[in-house]
Amino acid sequence: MKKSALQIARAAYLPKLPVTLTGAVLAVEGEPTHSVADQEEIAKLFPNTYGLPELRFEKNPNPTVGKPINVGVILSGGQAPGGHNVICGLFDGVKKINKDSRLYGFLMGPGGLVDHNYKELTSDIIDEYRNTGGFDIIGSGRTKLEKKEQFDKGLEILKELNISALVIIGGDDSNTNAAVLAEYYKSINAGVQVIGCPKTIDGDLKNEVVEASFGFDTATKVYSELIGNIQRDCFSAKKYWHFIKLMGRSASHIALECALQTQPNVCIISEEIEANNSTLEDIVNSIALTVAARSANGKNFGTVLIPEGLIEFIPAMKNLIAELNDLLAKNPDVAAMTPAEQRQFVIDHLCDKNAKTYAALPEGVARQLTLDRDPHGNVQVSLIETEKLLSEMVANRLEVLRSEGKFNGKFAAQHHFFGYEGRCAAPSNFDADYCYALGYNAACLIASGVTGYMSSLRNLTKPSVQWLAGGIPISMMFNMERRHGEMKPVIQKALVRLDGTPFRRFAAKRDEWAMNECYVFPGPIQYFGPAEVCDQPTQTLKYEHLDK
Ligand code: FBP
Repeated sequence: MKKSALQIARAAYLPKLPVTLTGAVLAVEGEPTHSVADQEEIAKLFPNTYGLPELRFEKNPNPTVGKPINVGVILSGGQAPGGHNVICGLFDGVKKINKDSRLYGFLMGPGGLVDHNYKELTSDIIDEYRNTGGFDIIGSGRTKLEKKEQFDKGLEILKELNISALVIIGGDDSNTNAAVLAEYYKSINAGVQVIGCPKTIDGDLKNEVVEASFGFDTATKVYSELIGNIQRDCFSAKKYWHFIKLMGRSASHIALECALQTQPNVCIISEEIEANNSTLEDIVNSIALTVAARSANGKNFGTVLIPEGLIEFIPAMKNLIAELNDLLAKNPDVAAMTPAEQRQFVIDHLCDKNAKTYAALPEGVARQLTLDRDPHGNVQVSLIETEKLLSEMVANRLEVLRSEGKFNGKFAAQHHFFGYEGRCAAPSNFDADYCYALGYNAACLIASGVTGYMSSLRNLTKPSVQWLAGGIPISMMFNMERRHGEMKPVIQKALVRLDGTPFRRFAAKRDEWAMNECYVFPGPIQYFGPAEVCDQPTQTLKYEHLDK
């Protein structure tokens, strides 16, 4: 494959490991842990891996040479910048334990383990992928590893390849499943350790003990560059309102981080909408009032950031979607009706409140809600073009304001959705270092003989050489939640905290940003140059550290 000049130069970048990981390490045990909630139930479900101590790595003054080990690795879920570096760090780490150790990658996600699709990752393959974006070294997938049959099938190939440790690189669900797999293999004495690594651009796998998931840093920097460029265009032409939807299936961390980096005129935070019990009309009205107020100052332009998961956080929409899911599951023939018949059928059969919400939606969106279902029969919320929905409703609202003499300007909208643009970008220096260290640290956890742990690095606002390395028992992040009608132990998803410093900083500034052009133009990620340009962590991480 032809390489760009940047790729060639970037391949030579040497990620900076925390000092403790640069030589042989010693695992120091902390106090026994307990889960964040539902301790008794979770202890019962994880008799072999519950209550383990946190581990901290220190330099080992008496190093010994380890035996060769065979390790497997899986990439799970959506792409996130730096995944390749986790694998490179893991490779270098297992080779450091013993040069005859081997690393096998299971192909296209957890399904590769179950279906026995794998390839050995040798040094010539690994060297091609250092500091690159993407997950293409072995591919990724969304198969969920959760059934005993899958675990047993996976064990067949692990035994065949003499693999004694498996590293699962994934988000909250994949790490939950990693802990369940660790417990199962321990309970049957399978002789396979399972270690997790925190991945997701969404930034919602974090808690008291995990400071950040990898990929969030790079992805938000890419989106912020694009938003900055749009803001400059918008400020130059002064004729458009730009409605920009940002990925992040559920939590609004990406939108909030991009707002902190670029200072747009409006940014919606789903968690606040839910907390205030706001309706779609409330959101539309508030944007329309900002548009009208700016227009009164002669500014018929601006930017609005919208988190991808917004719809499901609006209480009225949540209720509507739940009733629609049931209604359409019970009436499959609705699919064959004409659009007009469908609309009438739905309005006639929903409860009054939901029928009113449905009837108020622009026709295209109402139709999307009726038609696009996933294999489980649920609305595919991520397909709803919220940016168009909002701008269309804002335009309608502005006409009402015009008729009341409260708006006398122009309103023309442009729409954007940024998501895939950022997921496979070449990792920033932060993500390149963080990911490499996560992988290398996972190898140290394997050498320490533990299972059911997540690779952990803390102190992330400091230069990477000062990061603290260790391991966190995954079961300590668990609570019980209802999933598909059953109570299950899962890692709590981290939503934006309205009492946290990142949100409070944003909330304190947004009125000023709404009326003025406080736009910041972050520009493209820089890989070479001064540390204040190249090595800055996210605003979210910096502000969260102020809360500690
Ligand atoms: P993960 O949680 O697996 O990291 O994926 C997150 C994400 O990028 C979301 O932001 C987005 O909604 C979703 O994946 C898109 O999924 P897909 O790649 O299957 O279209």
